[in-house]
Amino acid sequence: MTIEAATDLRRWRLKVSHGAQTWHYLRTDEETAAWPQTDYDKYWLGILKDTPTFKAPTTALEAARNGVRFLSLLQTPDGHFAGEYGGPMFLTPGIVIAMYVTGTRWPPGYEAELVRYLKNFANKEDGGWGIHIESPSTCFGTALNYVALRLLGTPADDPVCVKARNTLWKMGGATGVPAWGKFWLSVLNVYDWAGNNPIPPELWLLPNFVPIQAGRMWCHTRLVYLPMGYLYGIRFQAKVDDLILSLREELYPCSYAEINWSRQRNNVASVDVYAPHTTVLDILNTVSSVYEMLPNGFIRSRALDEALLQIRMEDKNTNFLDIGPVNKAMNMIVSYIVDGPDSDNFRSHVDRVVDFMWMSNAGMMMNGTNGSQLWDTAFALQALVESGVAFEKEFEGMISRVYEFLDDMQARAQIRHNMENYERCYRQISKGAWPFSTREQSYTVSDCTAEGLKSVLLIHKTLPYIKRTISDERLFDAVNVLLSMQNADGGFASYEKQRSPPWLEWLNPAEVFGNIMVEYSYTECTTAVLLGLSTFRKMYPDHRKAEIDRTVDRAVGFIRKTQRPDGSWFGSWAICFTYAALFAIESLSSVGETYDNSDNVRRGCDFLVSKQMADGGWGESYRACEIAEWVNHEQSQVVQTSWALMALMAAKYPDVQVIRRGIALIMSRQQANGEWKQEAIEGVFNKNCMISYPNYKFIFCIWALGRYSRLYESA
Ligand code: LAN
Repeated sequence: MTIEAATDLRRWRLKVSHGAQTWHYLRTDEETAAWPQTDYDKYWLGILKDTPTFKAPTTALEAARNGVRFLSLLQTPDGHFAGEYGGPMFLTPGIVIAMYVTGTRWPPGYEAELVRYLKNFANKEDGGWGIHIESPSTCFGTALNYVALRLLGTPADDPVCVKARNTLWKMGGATGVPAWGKFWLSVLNVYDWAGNNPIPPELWLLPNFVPIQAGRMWCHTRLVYLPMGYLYGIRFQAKVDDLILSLREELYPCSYAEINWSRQRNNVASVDVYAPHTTVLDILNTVSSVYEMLPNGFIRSRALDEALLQIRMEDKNTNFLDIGPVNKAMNMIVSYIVDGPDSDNFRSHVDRVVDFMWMSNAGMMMNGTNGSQLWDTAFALQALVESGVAFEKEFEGMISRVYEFLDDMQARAQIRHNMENYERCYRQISKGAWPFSTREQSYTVSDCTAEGLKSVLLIHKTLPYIKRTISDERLFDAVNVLLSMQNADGGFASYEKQRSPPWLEWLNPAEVFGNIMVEYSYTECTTAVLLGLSTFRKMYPDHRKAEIDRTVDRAVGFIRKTQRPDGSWFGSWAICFTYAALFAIESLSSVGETYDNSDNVRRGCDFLVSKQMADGGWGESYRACEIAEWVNHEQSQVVQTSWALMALMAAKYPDVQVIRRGIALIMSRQQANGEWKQEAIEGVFNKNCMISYPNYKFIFCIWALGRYSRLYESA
């Protein structure tokens, strides 16, 4: 990274507690002496040196083992593998604005490192920012991150600001920022609410049979539009100060007073548009604008009451973490307004801001969730078991701690109860579920529950040294959650069953994201659930047998039916066709379909093999997620190579030479200490925004090497 650390990196510490991750900057030598820096602190800060090195591995198993040795340095005392979950460039500005308008101070060290991160990720050519770290500059990214830099104390004449402002002005200024940008700037009082399309909180009052009733939308979308609707409904604006007045001039190439705001509602810079408005949406917006001009006081005040009630339930049920970083920042502002700066509620909100903030080698950013704790840890465990290293004495301690963590995420970490009022706040059952991050965050996710279940079953079945603390009853609860989540098409969605028809996407108001309005069945989630249930069925053949059989059959049907004519499957949560191929082919292989006996598997493998690069690896660009067509990356990527290889091995692909070349590539990229270096970004959401899964390079390389060694190296 080009910008020098803004703080003394030797003073940063990551604290973990039941998965919660918070970074602390120690100010005195006494404090640093009392709390020594660990390897995982140093690794994530980019200052880890002097790790043990190993002699060059000659087998895949040795390479996998060295990988596990490196990974073990990153395990935190509570048993999980911590990590950054950055990538999106529209999250940090939201929390920076929330901190500013509520007059909340950042903990020591944070501001300087937030500035460093933003400066590091300004695009080299034009000084702007994109929607994610690898994206070309957009108005959304540039306007919001510019504002964030300024609110964090960077002067307007700082060269980074000057360059970014030029780019913003060339785009026409911040008037053309997409809807979520208009919202944030309006809250900050540097954009006029009249320049926003209406965000009616009345959606919460609609009867349930109306498809756009808020409770029927995808949970992330409804929970973002909830506080947005509230703040729009009361037209909240930050108190004007000198910085705000100055920003009003800096963000626009013309005078602020002269902007015709109502003309800006549908003005979105062309570089930003991913999901353009449909005519239906434009009509609905016009109708809503008329509604805004009517004397709607009575209904509005009922809608605001309902919105506030929902916000309070969300805050309470998630221990003020909220479902994600966007509604976290917004709910905090609502609490500031309604409860006041000295209230317990608002203080609780402030206390949990740090859970989202991650200190990386490039500075500090807001993570995409409060972490990916359960997800990474469950995958890591499965990689260790499949490679066989879990059976080696050396790793018993590491695995036992992972088991304790999985337990903690169900006894304490797997979610123990359904939420209070879960039906009133439109939530899925959660008793028996595992979350994506931590139990405290509390949201059921289909595939996280499945991966949690699969991991526990693997351990229970195979590792004699593990003392079982997770009862059958708790596993049955997890199965119950999974069985409750199948969609009509046989597939599984992310957090809930699909509740409204896909045509609701015509009303997607966000412009920069695709597929946000409702849940969809996903190849990845469907596979995870299918494998979770079939692993369970092997060990508990009599438990809810008929239901499990039927669910699994229908899930396999979904996988078959969603294969595209070219043999590929589309991936929604990581990049892209290689990721989905791994899941789809594992689904089919779990019911006995392989290259030799299944047309679907054969076509899936042929698709993958046709994309192998000259060096034996696979590399897919994030652009594939945007356009839903394969796009080669310039370089092969170890993560995608691992996914492709794991798929081919699951399929029993007959030409072992193809697999061997991929394995050789992964081994050639491994460092002497067992590590793999970070390559391109791995994950995605809503088609257009990428997100980092930095632990994937360890987990999936180890897993692919492990699978290879089990299949081809064991004598
Ligand atoms: C995630 C992260 C995890 C991901 C998987 C478990 C990998 C997936 O298989 C199911 C969906 C899920 C849970 C998921 C959904 C969308 C999230 C929460 C994210 C990609 C992390 C960030 C993103 C969230 C929506 C970001 C905020 C942006 C909005 C558009 C609200």
